[in-house]
Amino acid sequence: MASTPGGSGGIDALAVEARRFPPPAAFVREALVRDASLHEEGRRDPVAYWARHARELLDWSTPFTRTLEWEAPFARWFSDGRLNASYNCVDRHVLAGRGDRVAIHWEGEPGDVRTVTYAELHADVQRFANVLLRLGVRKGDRVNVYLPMIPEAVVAMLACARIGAAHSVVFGGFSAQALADRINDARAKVLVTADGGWRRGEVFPLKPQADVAVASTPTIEHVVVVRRGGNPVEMTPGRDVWWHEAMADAPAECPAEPMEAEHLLFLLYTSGTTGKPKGIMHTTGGYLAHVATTFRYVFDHHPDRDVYWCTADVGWVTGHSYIVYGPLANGATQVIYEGVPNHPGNDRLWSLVAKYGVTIFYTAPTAIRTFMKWGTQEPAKHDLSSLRLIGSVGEPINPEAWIWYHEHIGGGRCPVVDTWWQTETGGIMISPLPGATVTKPGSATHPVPGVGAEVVDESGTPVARGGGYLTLTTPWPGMLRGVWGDEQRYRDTYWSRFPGRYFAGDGAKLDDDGYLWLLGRVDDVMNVSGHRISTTEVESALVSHPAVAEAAVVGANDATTGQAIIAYVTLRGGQRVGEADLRAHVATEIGAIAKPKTIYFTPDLPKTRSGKIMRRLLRDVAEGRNLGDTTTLADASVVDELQRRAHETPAED
Ligand code: 7RM
Repeated sequence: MASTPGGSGGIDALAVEARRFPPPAAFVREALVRDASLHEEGRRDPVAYWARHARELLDWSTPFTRTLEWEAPFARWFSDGRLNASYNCVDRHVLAGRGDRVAIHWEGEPGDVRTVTYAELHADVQRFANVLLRLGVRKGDRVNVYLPMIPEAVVAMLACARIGAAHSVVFGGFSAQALADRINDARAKVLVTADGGWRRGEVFPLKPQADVAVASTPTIEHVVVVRRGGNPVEMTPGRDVWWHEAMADAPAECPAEPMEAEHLLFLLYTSGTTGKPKGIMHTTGGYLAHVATTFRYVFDHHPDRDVYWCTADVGWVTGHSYIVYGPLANGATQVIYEGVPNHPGNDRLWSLVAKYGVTIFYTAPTAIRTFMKWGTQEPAKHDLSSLRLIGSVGEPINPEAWIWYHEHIGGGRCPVVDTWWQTETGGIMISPLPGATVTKPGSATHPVPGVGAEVVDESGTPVARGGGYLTLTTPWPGMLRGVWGDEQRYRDTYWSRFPGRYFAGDGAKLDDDGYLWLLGRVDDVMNVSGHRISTTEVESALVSHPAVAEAAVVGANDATTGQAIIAYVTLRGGQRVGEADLRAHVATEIGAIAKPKTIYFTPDLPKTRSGKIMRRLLRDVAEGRNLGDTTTLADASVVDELQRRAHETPAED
């Protein structure tokens, strides 16, 4: 059902997905939200909806009377209220008598374990807040965090929040240069790091990287070092301190200082595809209200019975919002795992689900497609019957990956929540509510209550159905407050393309039932003979072939059609299929116009370190260009191999 090209210039909507999954009756019986009432409340008055949840789900030392001040594109939420994020995530649970509840079941990659209760978290956060104060950190300062996935990462972030210093977490897999750039942009005073962490059965060094970075960061006065890897490190006297020594000397009590709701909580840098990384700013009250509310409803969280596990790293926004602030504000018990999913075997995650009785599991499509590659025998080795809800975030989830996840991880009984959001949105924006929404595999369904989203065409006019550009129409509490030190970039990037609307940079389509389908970044949209075709739809058509685990599609310059579709395909373990068969399969699934001109088979695809496919690089490869910056790639050798193959002439049918 290809639509006609041209017109108002949206994005053609090609794929049709007929499968429907209503919330299972057993799930609905105990669900927090079972009907449309919450969505209706949000639609009636989004500002009042957020005010109610900010009051009910958070503790304020000074209650707010003003909910929203909106001078587009600048929002202030709850501005005359005061609260402390660390108090809301820790103290109040202890004060309510829940200090013995486990906050974190932590497991290191080698298999060592730590159980951290809310009372212990409370003690550690206070001590580390005192360490920071003693090192000269004050309200309004920035602290950089460069750690493996260990409980100290959570402690460090909450200790910053406690004293009003903004944290800036840099993913532990980033280079010394990337760390130095982010420290310098933020002008951070203190860096918190570790000797090293465990990954793929080995210790990866962090402190030596931090030393290289700090040699070019004049603002850093002290470096705090957690002992984790046991690898040798050099400590610079007067500058560097061991975490355990500083903690042993620190006073046990540090009261949480009330902050203005609009006080800066953290900076988080996004690399984007071009230009220098942007320091995305998030503030205290609105952000916390947004992540606490969405965590509760999207994951249908029941604090006394759920064991939650999000596999993200704290270095990404998913770790900030749905490992640290959302779950802890809700008093959740969660699993944190340090290492890779295939150590010592491809079933490590499933062994952890069974061991800790995980009930809610949240991961990324890239991980799900990797599990598909590894085969169904891996989850089948373990009892996954504790799971009752499974979620996805980070990229469009192809319908076939959704179905695989539903069946082989969710046992056919768990609702799947496909959650769309961004570093910039702070929290989940588009997602099913699992007890109320009929899901369709591959669709993130509808905006969550209190959020407004519309698909618009090139001219900014909302489309009732079909493809276009995803925009957000009303301010929301978790929205970014700006780009650190660059107000113009904030206006230009998000608010200039469609006046009065936040432009997310993603394509989306609305189907006949009003469901939203994310189509990938608009920079990746292909133009083939005047048809605007989304990479996501062609990739999903490829992945719907039983032999295919993963696919990346790009448009490469073509003398005849403007752009030609080039596909890179990874097969499931033990499977084979020919190029001609796959092209025919795409034609049957979504139409002849979307048939790839060329298909390359590859064991891996180039991805960012957070698992998103880097189509820009594949376009460079397909068009024979020299590759630009590959430093944000998870594994740069993948593109070398693809480049080598691009010079061989592929078979065409
Ligand atoms: C949370 C996160 C944001 C970009 C976003 C999209 C893509 C994320 C989904 C998705 C389709 C989803 N933050 N994205 N979730 N696309 N369906 N459920 O990933 O800042 O790192 O990335 O990720 O393109 O704009 S992020």
